Amino acid sequence: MRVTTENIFSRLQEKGYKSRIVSVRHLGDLKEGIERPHKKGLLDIELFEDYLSGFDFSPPETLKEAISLLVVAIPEPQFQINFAWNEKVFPLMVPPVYLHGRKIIKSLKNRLEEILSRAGYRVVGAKLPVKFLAVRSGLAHYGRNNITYVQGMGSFHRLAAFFSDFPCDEDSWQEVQMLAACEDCSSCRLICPTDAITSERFLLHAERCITYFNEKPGDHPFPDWVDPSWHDCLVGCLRCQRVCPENKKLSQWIEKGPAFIHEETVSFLQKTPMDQLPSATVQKIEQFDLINFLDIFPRNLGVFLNEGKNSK
Ligand code: B12
Ligand code: SF4
Ligand code: SF4
Repeated sequence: MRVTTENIFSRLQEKGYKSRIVSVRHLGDLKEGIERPHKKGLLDIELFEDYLSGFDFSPPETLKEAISLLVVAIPEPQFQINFAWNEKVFPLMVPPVYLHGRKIIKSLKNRLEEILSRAGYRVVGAKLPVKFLAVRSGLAHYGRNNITYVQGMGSFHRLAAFFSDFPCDEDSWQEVQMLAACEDCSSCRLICPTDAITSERFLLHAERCITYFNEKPGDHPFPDWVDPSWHDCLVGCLRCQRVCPENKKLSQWIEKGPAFIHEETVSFLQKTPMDQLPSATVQKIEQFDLINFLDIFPRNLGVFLNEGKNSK
């Protein structure tokens, strides 16, 4: 059975996803795009080691014959998780891309396999800088906040990339593009509490982004210079996305997450291990894919409970 690029795009579009395909010959450009700021000393060394050193800019062992790269944007909402504590309820936000990650990527991969395998092609997940790839493929534009924007999805989307042996007959590789709306706007820069977005350079000062600190393992305390009132999410930070006019239609797209009762909040603060939590709590954690957050709950929750403030 014959499969065309158009078939792939339209089958993904049925699920609300947008995609592009480029040739693997651009892998060198992708590598160069990430190494250039690193070589110029613009990327924090620890951040580079934590997040960027694991990128792999060659086709995987299991698909050495890969000739194309597929990049896909999947719309995702914000979630609200309620924590009851001392007769108060703290509604805390979780930005897009933090929940259900494995499930979403697995289902996307299954769909791609279903589309491509009938014609004898394969797909394998890629460990690549997906923002840079999405922009260079023409799928997205950079916002001044350094987050990508896809038409109809704003910045509320997850990006994923795959290698394939499907021939790339519509290589859409292009120069990086910034959103036209950013030309006359600085809202994200002005609202960022840590000055991670500056006017002197486009590249984010990622080592100042609150996300960097609240994603770190729970035994890393927040630096003293981070004012507790700057936190606005259980993990991550939504300030520079919520203020953005390009997200106006999406800013109220908030799905209901779990609600934890006082005793559950106390267990999280006391770092109770998963196997000692009541089954009802375990069920909620598994349902919303929060297992990786148990470690960071005490530090991140502490900020809101101690401040007595909530994030909504
Ligand atoms: C490392 C990382 C982080 C780090 C560093 C962020 C950063 N900006 O690099 C930290 C922990 C801070 C972080 C934070 C967040 N992250 Co993050 N992160 C990543 C990760 C793993 C790699 C990103 C990367 O490649 N950085 C390296 C830098 C060098 O690349 P770059 O930012 O694209 O830089 C290019 C541009 O600046 C461009 N450029 C330079 N000058 C100029 C000038 C102009 C005019 C233009 C147009 C471009 C341009 O060239 C640079 C490359 O040379 C990706 C996952 C992945 N596998 O790619 C997720 C990812 C980028 N993160 C994501 C998200 C959602 C976030 C947060 C929004 C989380 C939150 N708070 O809710 C924040 C956003 C912070 C922000 N304002 O950027 C999503 C982004 C989805 C989207 N819509 O963009 C990703 C893709 C994860 C995913 N699978 O969906 N993240
Ligand atoms: S807030 Fe303004 S400057 Fe920032 S990304 Fe959105 S449109 Fe661009
Ligand atoms: S996510 Fe928050 S801290 Fe990071 S750049 Fe945006 S506003 Fe600043």
